[in-house]
Amino acid sequence: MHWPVRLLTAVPICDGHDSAINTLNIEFIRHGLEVVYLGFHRSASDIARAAIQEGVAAVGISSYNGGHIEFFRDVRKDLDRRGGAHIGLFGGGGGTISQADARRMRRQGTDEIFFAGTPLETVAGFVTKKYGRSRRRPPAKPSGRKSSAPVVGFTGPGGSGKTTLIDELVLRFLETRPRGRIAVLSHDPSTMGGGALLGDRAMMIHSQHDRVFMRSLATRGQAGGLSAETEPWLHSLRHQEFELVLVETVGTGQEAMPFRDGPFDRKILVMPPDYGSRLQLQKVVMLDAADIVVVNKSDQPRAKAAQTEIGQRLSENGRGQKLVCTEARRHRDRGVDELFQLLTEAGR
Ligand code: B12
Repeated sequence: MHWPVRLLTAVPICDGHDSAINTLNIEFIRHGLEVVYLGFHRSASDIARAAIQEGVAAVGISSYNGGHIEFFRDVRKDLDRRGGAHIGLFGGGGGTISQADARRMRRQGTDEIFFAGTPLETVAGFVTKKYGRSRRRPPAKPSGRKSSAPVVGFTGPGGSGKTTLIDELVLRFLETRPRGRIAVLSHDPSTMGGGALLGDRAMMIHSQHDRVFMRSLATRGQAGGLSAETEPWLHSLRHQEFELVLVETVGTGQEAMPFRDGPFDRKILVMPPDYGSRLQLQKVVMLDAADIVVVNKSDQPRAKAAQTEIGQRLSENGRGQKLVCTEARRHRDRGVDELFQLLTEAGR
């Protein structure tokens, strides 16, 4: 099996200049790299924690708003402190990082800084050469006592809001369980060249927390919404002390049944209200297989009709499947509270 080089990229705290890193991410993917993108306005500890959890070879930071000498130093220190001394660190920031700054940053443990005018090809070439050898494999299968953590699978079309919904569920977990740990396995598609943009972390605010373990997996050519690495990861997570494991598939189509195999205790289909006509619902296979169907974005005009139509479809199944309406992007949404309750009841 081919193991692509994995990188983590981010923009520092109090910095919203994400245009350069978005361009670089695309260039890295074009070169067959898997890029976990953490987003902008991220703290040094969020970056180091994510890099360790994701098993990346290096961290790339794009910094424009100043404070780069301290920020890169803090990321390096936090990586070392968390057991990531082997993880490389590099970055850039146009004209805001001077040559003198860059020399100081190298002395403090940054491998390389790229300046304005550097061809993208040069940056991608450096990364492939410098970090190409440190490819990491999936977890060894641990033996020992299996935890009883319920595994909940989330699937649904791209854009239905699965990632935001999961992040909100994580927030509720953190608020109601003062010590427990939760795990999230997130999937994104690989491109034909083998690269992948693993971008779910950029949408997840609450999940960047020491009590949350998150791993982003690329499908690496496997159809159906999951990855060949999903099963070993689930096995490994079930032998660790987690209270809940949430799995998000890639955006799926009508025929997808991603949770047929594997230890899924609950299967959730997340639908947007704008799926088209009622007829379309007859074709969505997961409407038969799901334990809970969530109509997210329930503030949209078609949400009421969607709730009625999907409700009828589920009652025809006669399996007691639950229907929950959510607006995950809204703070303290009642529907998300209801879903969280259903999921945590299931684990008891
Ligand atoms: C575009 C831009 C914006 C856009 C940002 C859009 C976005 N979503 O990114 C907008 C208009 C929103 C904006 C806003 C602001 N901006 Co502005 N912005 C710029 C500008 C013009 C270009 C930056 C850019 O994207 N360049 C394109 C990239 C691809 O080119 P590059 O920088 O040369 O990058 C190369 C290398 O540096 C390297 N590289 C860069 N990053 C990385 C990362 C990695 C991992 C690697 C390997 C390499 C690498 O590779 C690239 C390839 O050649 C710069 C000025 C400048 N010319 O740099 C100011 C600039 C960065 N902004 C500045 C400021 C002050 C602001 C504001 C605070 C303005 C205000 N008062 O509101 C806000 C802050 C916004 C925020 N929330 O942080 C200042 C920062 C000053 C400082 N640090 O001392 C600058 C320098 C302008 C100036 N001269 O004053 N800005």
